[in-house]
Amino acid sequence: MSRTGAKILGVATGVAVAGILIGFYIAGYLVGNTPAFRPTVQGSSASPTVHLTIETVAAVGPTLAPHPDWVSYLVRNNSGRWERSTVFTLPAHATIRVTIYNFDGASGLRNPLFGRPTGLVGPELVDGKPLVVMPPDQPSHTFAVPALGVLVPLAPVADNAKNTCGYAPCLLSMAHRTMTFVFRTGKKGHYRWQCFVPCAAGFMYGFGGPMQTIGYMDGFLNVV
Ligand SMILES: [Cu+2]
Repeated sequence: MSRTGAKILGVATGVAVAGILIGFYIAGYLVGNTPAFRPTVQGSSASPTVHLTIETVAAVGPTLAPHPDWVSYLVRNNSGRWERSTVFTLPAHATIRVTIYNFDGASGLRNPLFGRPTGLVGPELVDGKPLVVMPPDQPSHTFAVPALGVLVPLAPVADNAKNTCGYAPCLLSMAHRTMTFVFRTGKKGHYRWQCFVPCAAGFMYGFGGPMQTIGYMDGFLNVV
């Protein structure tokens, strides 16, 4: 083979390998790289209801994830254990009753608009009290599904709280805040959900690492 031929082959191989790697990256982003969690569905097929119980933690810990110090969402699986999955398979046109236990402190919002819960059936309750708007320096995280118009700010654990949770899984006997809310899934689709608080400590502007990795501060709703 001529030297020019060898060079072309080398470049073509490099481009092919880069293309394959980019393909895996995009597939991981679109599909998600944590196993999908399918909660138990209650009620009739005409009006299904799902209870989703979630916790947010300042550090996911060494037993649950490859990045133990990353901030994360976890979901309580059907056998009651905390699982690191942020991809939830939910029925279409269903009522989703969500409880989020937040064990993390305040981070604060770039956009104060995200302090106002939207897109819900009824109010967001914080520790049992209806929330109108959360001050912008308060939220630890948000649970937001932009395509469904859903946005829920999560109230923080106080800086001086006792018995705070170091890393997940966190127990309900430790300091936490409780958010409850209801939303509707609408029609079938693949909906992104994410946090909008720049909560990724140690990353540029707080938006790297766990904020841009499915399985930590981002996920999908597979509405089927
Ligand atoms: Cu967050």
